[in-house]
Amino acid sequence: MQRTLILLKPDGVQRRLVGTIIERLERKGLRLAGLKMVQATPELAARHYAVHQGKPFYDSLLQFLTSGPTVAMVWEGREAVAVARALMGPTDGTKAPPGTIRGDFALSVQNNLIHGSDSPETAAAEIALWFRPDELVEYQPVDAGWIG
Ligand code: D4T
Repeated sequence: MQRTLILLKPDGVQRRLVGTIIERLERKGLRLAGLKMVQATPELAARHYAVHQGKPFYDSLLQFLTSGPTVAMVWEGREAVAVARALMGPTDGTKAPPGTIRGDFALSVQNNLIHGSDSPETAAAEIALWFRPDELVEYQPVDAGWIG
């Protein structure tokens, strides 16, 4: 079963969209395996966005991710990485289609509410960055046979 790291970034928390966004992931059939609220440190933010170091938006991005609490989650399911990214929509809220999370709730590129890992390999590294193994919970959802 594939796992992905999802972050509800500080704008999502401040705008009280946590429940709305979690509902969309749950409704799709993804299974929640871990969840916590984190005040990201500059070190954590820098490691999470290390791939963007040197880009013009890097400093602002780090400031944004450390500006308030983030809800960090691990979701599981068939093709969880691609499924979550499809639910999120493209990075720029103005280009994200209606029906996607960013399409329905974001106008900004930076303040785009949600992060989702972009590959299973990235997901493994990001989950290890944000969660200890004992913070993830294994269980059998009772509706697994219906959802697949
Ligand atoms: P994340 O990584 O947050 O899920 O976003 P995406 O996968 O959709 O987008 P990304 O990696 O290209 O960008 C990471 C993060 O940087 C912000 N950003 C991006 C920004 O502030 N200005 C920009 O020009 C770009 C390209 C938004 C998301």
